[in-house]
Amino acid sequence: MAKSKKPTGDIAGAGSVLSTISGPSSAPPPSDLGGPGELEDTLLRKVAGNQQLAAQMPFNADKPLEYGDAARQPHQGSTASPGDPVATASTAAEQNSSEKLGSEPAAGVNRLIKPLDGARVDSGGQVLTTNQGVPVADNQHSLKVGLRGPTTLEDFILREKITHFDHERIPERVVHARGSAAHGFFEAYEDLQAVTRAAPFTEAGKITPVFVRFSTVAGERGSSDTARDVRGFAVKFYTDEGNWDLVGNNIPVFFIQDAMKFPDLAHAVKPEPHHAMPQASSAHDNFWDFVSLMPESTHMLLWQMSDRAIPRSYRMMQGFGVHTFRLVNAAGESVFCKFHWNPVAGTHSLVWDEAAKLMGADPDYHRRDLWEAIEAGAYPQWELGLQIFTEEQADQFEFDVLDPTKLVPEELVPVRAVGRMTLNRNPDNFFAETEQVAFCTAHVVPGIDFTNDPLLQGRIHSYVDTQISRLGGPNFHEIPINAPVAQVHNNQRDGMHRQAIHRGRVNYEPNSLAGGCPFQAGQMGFNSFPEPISEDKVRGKPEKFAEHYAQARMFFESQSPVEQAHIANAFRFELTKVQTPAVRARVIGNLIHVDPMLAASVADGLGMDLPPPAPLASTLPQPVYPVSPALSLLARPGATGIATRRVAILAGDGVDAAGIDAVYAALRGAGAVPRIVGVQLGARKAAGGGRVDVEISLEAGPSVLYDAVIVPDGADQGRLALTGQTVEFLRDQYRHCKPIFAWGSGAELLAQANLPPTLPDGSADPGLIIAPAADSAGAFDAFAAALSGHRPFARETDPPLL
Ligand code: HDE
Repeated sequence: MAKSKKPTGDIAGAGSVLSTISGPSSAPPPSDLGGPGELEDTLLRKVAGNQQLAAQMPFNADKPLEYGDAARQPHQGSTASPGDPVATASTAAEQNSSEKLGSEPAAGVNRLIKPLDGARVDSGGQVLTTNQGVPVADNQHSLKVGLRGPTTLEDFILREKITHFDHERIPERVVHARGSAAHGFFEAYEDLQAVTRAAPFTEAGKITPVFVRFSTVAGERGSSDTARDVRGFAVKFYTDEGNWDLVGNNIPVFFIQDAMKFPDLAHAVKPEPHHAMPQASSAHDNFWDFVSLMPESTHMLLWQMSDRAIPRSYRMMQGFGVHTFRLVNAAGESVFCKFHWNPVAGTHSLVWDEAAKLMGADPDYHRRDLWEAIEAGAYPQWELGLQIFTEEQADQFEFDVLDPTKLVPEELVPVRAVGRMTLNRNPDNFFAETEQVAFCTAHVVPGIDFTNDPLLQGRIHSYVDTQISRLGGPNFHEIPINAPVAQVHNNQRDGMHRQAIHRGRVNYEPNSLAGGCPFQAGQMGFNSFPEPISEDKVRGKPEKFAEHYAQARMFFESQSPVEQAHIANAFRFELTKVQTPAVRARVIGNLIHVDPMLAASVADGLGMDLPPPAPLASTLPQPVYPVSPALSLLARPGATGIATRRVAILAGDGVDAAGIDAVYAALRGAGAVPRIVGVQLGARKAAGGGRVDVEISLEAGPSVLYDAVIVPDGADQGRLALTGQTVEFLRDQYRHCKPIFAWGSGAELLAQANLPPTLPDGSADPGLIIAPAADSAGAFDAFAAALSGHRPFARETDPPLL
């Protein structure tokens, strides 16, 4: 029985404090509850403190500020401070602690906000348990009635394990399902507060953590990385003012001009609904049927048919915010902005035949490349560039900056480098991080705002919405990878899988019972740019949106001849797969407006007569854009030389081991990744008695996995020379325009594979480096120079010679 305690003060009304309904009208609270328990004192302090807090707000002082001109400048919400922290607690019993409850009341903080290491699990030295923490005695067998008898329903351990397994998949992303991601940071070069108050740009050297996911668009989660497709380039900045998601692509324009058409576009490009084919490819009738009826997609199609859509690596592609955004400074002044990510490694691509073969040889090619580069410390980097322009400048442009099928040429508005992003850590767990990360264009921070681009406007809705079914409810922001580093405080409480346990009784605003908290931020919060608009409510597009071809023409004219040829070939390939001649004709009818020679070449490649040009939708004069050199992939050779480039060194019995050792060391010294490739694993007897260990076989590591090949002296001897795989390997290296370095009798192997010793016009092939047996070291620099130049395309013919 509890010890009795003498009341020390006035206990009138104590019964009301001990109840959860009703109480005296205006009597002061008791000074003692008169009972035996110590907790009673805390309860009294809580109830009295709550009354005292509420009384500090006799009315809503902020109400008049919600109307008229006063509302234009949002005010900070009024608050009152509890004299006693227990006043805002949920329960007076919060002082009772346990190993589960912890002992600290969480006044004024959100304890869910913590670094990811607070969620990381390592089971080293730990016993296996159920999800309830019960140690599992036997993880080999289900519980049976006799060794040969049936399994019991009682086996909660088996059932828990299988039930979890049964539910381990979540819906894949409806687009961009296939992707890979990494952690890193963004470092600002300078203070940009003159144009934006956005947190990552407030001072030079400021570091903001990021998580970046790259993806293809059309393929399903298990599809191949090297499909011809647009690549997603989504960056989550964990800023100190909340999360900012810049959800971009590796192409600066888009197919459509209005969110209303996005489901049609996605349906058209995804596998056709009747037989679910083809996987991860736009080369089918539905896609080309749709886009040929949507001439505004022509500009994007030129990019998609270019080598941009088959990047060599995620690390070697640009990223773009696509839409025109607004930057807003602390004074509320706004400018327009386009976002660019420029890779430090330069922009480099595969060739189509190589990309197609890679889909079989290594469907994880880009995922592996990103993972391996980061594991090796060759951290991928991009410079963030801004094209900043005013609304008045935008009014002078020949295109509408709200039209996402148009870009702002760099010659018109230069790109200003404002910071650098480095990816320096792979995720711990693919599902928890890469799969569960939720990028949303609605995630902006003060200083970044939207424009009325009708595609962007629809996206603001779509991304939050899709996460609700993909991640199972409205609390996806609490999943560790999605949680901001900034504090999160609001009155949202319930919903599936809620993690946070809120202290206190208040889940509404305005309130006085929590001293007005959390209070509205006013000027320091996100405040939408007050763009004046006076228009009719309509469905439609502005007139300038009707011009569909001039920028496609600019893009095509800005490409090198090789890039132009690849574009024509890609159209030919995709339209060959199409089965409906009328669809092919419509595509070419649009291409005539881009470049008649391109249209003629594609028509010729399809064995068709040139159809009539598509009628123009615009009656306005056609803009004429100067060539924009920045649009060619060749404009960005990169600053990392041969680092991370994969080089095969063919080795069989009788090869020059000393020569191999020297180039191997030279390649590693420059950060490249050599691999000794042979018929099968095992030691090969080198010339002069040494040995060379094969690292991967021709079968497991075919040609497409490497950026270049080295054929040492002696490689023409023995089994290596006799196998069809070697010939295929060398021919693919040649056909995919990769540098080839041979010394001594290695050159014989090239001849055996019938590689042409010169370019088709008889001149020297800059990608073919042949050295005498004694001078492999002397020729290495020439090889490294060819490799850092990516591909000697001068060798290429259509159709290929080999
Ligand atoms: Fe997306 N897009 N999109 N998109 N998008 C999604 O969101 C959508 C558009 C982009 O790595 C979805 O979480 C609409 C343009 C990337 O997780 C979905 C419209 C650009 C990613 C969605 C567009 C993009 C997505 C699917 C037209 C380039 C992957 C799953 C109004 C600027 C993000 C998800 C990641 C993903 C909708 C157009 C880029 C359904 C409605 C333009 C990089 O919400």
